[in-house]
Amino acid sequence: MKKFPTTNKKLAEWVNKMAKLCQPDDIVWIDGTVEQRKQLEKEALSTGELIELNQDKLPGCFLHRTAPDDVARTEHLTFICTKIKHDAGPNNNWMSPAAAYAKARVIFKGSMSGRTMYVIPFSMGPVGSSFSKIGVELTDSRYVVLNMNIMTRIGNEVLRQLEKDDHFTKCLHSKADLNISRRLILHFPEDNTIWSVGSGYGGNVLLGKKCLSLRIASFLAKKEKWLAEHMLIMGIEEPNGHIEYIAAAFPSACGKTNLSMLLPPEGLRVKGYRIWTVGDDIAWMRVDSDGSLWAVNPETGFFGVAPGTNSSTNPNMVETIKKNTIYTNVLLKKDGTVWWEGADGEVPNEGIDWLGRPWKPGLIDGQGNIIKGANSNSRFTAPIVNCPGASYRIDQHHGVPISAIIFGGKRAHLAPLVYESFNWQHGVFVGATMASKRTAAQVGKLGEVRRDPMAMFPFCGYNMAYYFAHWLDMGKRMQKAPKIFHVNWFRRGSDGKFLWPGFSENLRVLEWILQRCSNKVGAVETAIGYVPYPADIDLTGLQLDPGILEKLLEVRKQEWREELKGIKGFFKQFHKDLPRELWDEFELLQKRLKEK
Ligand code: GTP
Ligand code: SPV
Ligand code: MN
Repeated sequence: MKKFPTTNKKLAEWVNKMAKLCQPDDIVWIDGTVEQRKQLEKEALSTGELIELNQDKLPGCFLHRTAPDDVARTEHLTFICTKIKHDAGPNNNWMSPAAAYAKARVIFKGSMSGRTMYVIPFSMGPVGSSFSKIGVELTDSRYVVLNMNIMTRIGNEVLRQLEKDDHFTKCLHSKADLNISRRLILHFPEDNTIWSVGSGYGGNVLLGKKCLSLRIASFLAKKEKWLAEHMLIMGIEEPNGHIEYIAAAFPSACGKTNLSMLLPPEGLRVKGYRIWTVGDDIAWMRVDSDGSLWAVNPETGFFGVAPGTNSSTNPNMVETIKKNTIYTNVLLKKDGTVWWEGADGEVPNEGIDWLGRPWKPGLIDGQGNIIKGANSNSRFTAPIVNCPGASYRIDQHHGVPISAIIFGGKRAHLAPLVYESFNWQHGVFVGATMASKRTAAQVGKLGEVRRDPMAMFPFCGYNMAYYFAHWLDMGKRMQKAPKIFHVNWFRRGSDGKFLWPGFSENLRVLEWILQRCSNKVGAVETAIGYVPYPADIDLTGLQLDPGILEKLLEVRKQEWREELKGIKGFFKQFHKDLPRELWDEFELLQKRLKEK
């Protein structure tokens, strides 16, 4: 047996045990060096795992295609495995740890034979920060190694850290035969362990991301009194040079990445605003000694949605993905560059689609639907440092102080453009009653409105009733708690079109939010919260009919009374576990909606 490059006995024993189960031909420890990465890229090109893109136009960029039925997170195959079923709650699929290990062991057995097992030591958060958590992922996928290299801090510096601190999340992944009927994403929070088998798709296999940084971390965060959230973090530099930081939770494919790196619209840029991106997907937040909430982004890369990304929606991202980027399931153009629906430039007149088939515009499938060149959930993996607006505080162990927390989703009706909660407890209610249209980021029926509290429904690693209680408790632990807001960029008019232009124009709403945080503007008190006076939203340079803004800000009581039914049904599934405070807020809202 080869000597392992670690003195950590627990780690060495575990790697040996897993290797015995999976039977790889070889074990390779990932050291984080450029030489090793280059070697893996070379191998991945020779096996077809990666396709080289035009290195003049896209240096360091590659294309990867997943299996056709492996293009999004599979929530129905994702389980929380706690000893007691109740601890996983009605929000999770559950299996007992014994049953789950037994079921997965059969699939893992010998799954790496003929392959190499890579050992990836990784740190979520700056190495050595008290915010950070260490994981070690074992995988038989070079694609996973190369993506983890972008998304997390990996290699020897983490191994050294593991010699000082024995705590790490044990992450085991094997592609096995990529068969959806033999696919399982299992979380064992009580064992600090993740087992994922039968998939090669991002959220299922980059185990530092949703599996560790949200499902396992949310469980740890409850125990250790902090928050692990599905949130972007961004800094808004005000005209006077001061930077305020906000964190925002929108469900998958609902606009976190786009908001986190927006460029101010012309009309506001003249005021001197600048945006600094700290993170686009995950925030870990702690109460610091100053009594306020501080956040770090545990990741170092973006795993972003490709369709719709272009120079007008997200110019910073267009810059970010020009080098050292791995594209997944996009269209390959003849010149060795890539394309997706809603990309810059002309629609190419030919290419190879995400399934590897010849493609041209206007192709129709058997059901009469247009065949897309890129999968709707096609993505790119790119380093944050590539982003022109990357915050200089990304690597700071302390993180950034958060002034406002924003919840939001895709709602065609109901939710106004923006409103502010009355206080922390009401803000928790606002987050807990969030709902959004289902998107392509997870397998399932698109477009259906589903409840997604705090954008964490698919990611909360324990009973969500206890999670709500934890949020309420966190509010009590802060002397300077952030204010909580709700936004909706996706309200539609009677013609079915979006009322709000969105994207960079969203800064106009953030400006109002910051003004509310510093008590600079008043607001209209409505049944659901504080709504802006239309005159307080700066529309300079934007052609928006004042009538439209009024529509965007309208609170339609009848629609909200209908909404109460959905909220009640959702809350009821938590039975007596649902914190009393949330029922109190429900009754208060009901009462306010009855008035006038
Ligand atoms: P995950 O990575 O899945 O967590 O998604 P995300 O929340 O980061 O979503 P992202 O920013 O990638 O946006 C998803 C989709 O929403 C893209 O197709 C965007 O073009 C679209 N989108 C984002 N912001 C806006 C907006 O302000 N208005 C409108 N109309 N669409 C938007
Ligand atoms: C999401 O679905 O919320 C994502 C992409 O950010 S994944 O990593 O697949 O979860
Ligand atoms: Mn996400």
